[in-house]
Amino acid sequence: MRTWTGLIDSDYRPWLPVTDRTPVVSLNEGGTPLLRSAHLSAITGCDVWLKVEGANPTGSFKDRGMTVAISRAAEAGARLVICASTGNTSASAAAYAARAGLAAAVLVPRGYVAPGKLAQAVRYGARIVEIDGGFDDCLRAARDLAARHPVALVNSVGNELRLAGQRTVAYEIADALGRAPDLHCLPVGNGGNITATWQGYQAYAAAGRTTGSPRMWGFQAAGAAPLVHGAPVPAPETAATAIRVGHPATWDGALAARDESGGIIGAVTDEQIFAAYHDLAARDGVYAEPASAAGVAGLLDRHARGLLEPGRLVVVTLTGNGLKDGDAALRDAPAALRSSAAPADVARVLDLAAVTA
Ligand code: AN7
Repeated sequence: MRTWTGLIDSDYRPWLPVTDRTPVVSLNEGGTPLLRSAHLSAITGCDVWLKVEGANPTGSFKDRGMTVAISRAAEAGARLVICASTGNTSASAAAYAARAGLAAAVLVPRGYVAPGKLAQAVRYGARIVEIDGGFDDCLRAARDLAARHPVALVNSVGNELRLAGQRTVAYEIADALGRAPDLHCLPVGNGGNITATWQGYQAYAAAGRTTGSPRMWGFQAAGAAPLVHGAPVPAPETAATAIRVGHPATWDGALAARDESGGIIGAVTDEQIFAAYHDLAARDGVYAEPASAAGVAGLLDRHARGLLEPGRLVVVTLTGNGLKDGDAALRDAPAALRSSAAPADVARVLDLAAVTA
């Protein structure tokens, strides 16, 4: 068996904007698990599969685009890469920059980044600048800096290379299933991922690798749902901090993905997101970060409202790893799951006699 060596050195290389002169900066990203969810399939009457992007090297889908963006930045002779981020992009940029021997600076909203993501950026050696404001303010500052200084911006808005890399998720899904799914659900924040995933399906269909493309169902958090309202949200709020975005940079791309695919972009409440987050781990054994569960929350919401036809082949992207946000996991941990006891008392506290009777 050939071992997986990352996206640029995989069969997907012809689909990526690299040449023989591009130095490959990789952490063996991509090739992530596609797992069937018995639980979600049973509830919905569909065949539901989970694309587990938290299995990427820095724990999110961002690595797919970052291997391309940083490889090309290295080829172009960049010395410093910069990005704005709700956390995952900063972790990924910092890691790939470290591997390429480049300096990295990341701009993040103060107080709204999951601790694990900050820890990653610190350990990968990036300069971290916490901004008083939201992601949208960070992105504006990063774009300003990149316009005035010779630094490589690795946000997807300033960098088409990122989206080209992120398209590979669709190629992997179509290759694994032997066809494109009928429906693809995913969380939406800044809009890059729904755009890239849709473009990936379209590129595969245009090349004759698949015969159709899925409808794209994207979901934003209700308190940060500008694409649903059709207008920017000045003060976005959601506990799913990864998608706390009020003015998505890839606005047109996200709406094009929705409209060209015959899909929707809907809103789900934090309550729905956290319920799906809990069930994914407790029922499917897949620990994804809260924002990642928005696609599942949206699928279940549409099913409950009679808007999901049974029998469909459905893929849901789980965009990031639950380990990034241990605080979120413990904040509302069900009390019944946690107790303290003296060693001699454990059998009684667990009520083992009754449980195993
Ligand atoms: C787990 O890291 O934008 O709609 O700066 O981390 O492409 O923005 C993260 C986004 C979904 C939304 N799920 O994707 C960043 C950043 C997770 C994320 C999204 C993000 P986009």
